Amino acid sequence: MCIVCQVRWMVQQRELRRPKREGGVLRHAPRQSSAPAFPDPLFKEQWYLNGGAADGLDMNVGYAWRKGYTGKGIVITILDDGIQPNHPDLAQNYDPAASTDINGNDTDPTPQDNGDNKHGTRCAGEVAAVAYNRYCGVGIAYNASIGGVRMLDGLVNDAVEAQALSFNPHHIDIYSASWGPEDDGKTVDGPGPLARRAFINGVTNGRGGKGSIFIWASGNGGRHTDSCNCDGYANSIFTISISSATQGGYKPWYLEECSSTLASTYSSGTPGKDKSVATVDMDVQLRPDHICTVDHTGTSASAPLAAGMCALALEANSHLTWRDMQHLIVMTSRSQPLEKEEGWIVNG
Ligand SMILES: [Ca+2]
Ligand SMILES: [Ca+2]
Ligand SMILES: [Ca+2]
Repeated sequence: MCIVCQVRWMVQQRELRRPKREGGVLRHAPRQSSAPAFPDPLFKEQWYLNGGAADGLDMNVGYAWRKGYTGKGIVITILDDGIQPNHPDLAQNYDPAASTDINGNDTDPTPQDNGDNKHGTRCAGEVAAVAYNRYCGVGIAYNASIGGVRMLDGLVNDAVEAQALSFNPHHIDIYSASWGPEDDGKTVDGPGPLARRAFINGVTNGRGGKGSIFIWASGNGGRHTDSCNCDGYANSIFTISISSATQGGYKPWYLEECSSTLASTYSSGTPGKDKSVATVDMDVQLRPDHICTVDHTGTSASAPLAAGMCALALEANSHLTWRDMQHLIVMTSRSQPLEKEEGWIVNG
């Protein structure tokens, strides 16, 4: 019997460069908002939730919270360098069924503790850090289930990406990815054949046929005038590509301009002038003074905020399809707070 005869398709896997999308650093002072006054110690630093952006604006989540939407029953996973399942501000919402470790080939996505793998944990905290406790701040969907797929801390290839994008699609509602091809202004790259199949399978069969929601960081190549249109993940019709705005309401230095960006959320800006994003931090020793950060940056920090807001929308209406979600974002995003920047046009 010939085993090889049963192989219908094969390809040599090659390594892909997929850097995390962190930007620069921060600092500034707190304010007031429509959001509840959470007792969580770092909530005062969550300016993008507490009315602390320019003109007293924020992501406008307070209204959804007050209607009772907190992400309950919605499952989000962070495709990144892992997440810390026992983090005191994540443990209560941690979902093993939304988690796996492709790099380590096991089911525990705990990051390798070499100081370099905080990214996924930070992103997870933005989405679903626990509220009303004494740790850090609050996630936007602070009652959602959160998991992580550890896939960036090792060799990344088409098969690894496809495995991550198609992990448990009947259980997971939203996949948040804050990485992509090199943002160096000279790379044109996108999903390979397997990742492309994973996207199509996700939107076709995920979430019981309503389609997986893929949220993507639009990229940090502003310094190299990189274009997110040259990033096949950001410009995929299957992803929701999210860019950033600064606390002051301007475009940050790392922002990439392109037509595939669907919306922007707040994130870091000019160091010394704009604050960055406050969230949980990875610390294996669990020193209470080291489990949070106010230094999460770049479009990396923007995509998870959008993922959290999509979770609130899905809780309000679980029938929304992956395309409904895109329409909803287009209809409800407002350019007015960012109109200090020139160049806005109404397209077709
Ligand atoms: Ca592991
Ligand atoms: Ca908390
Ligand atoms: Ca880019």
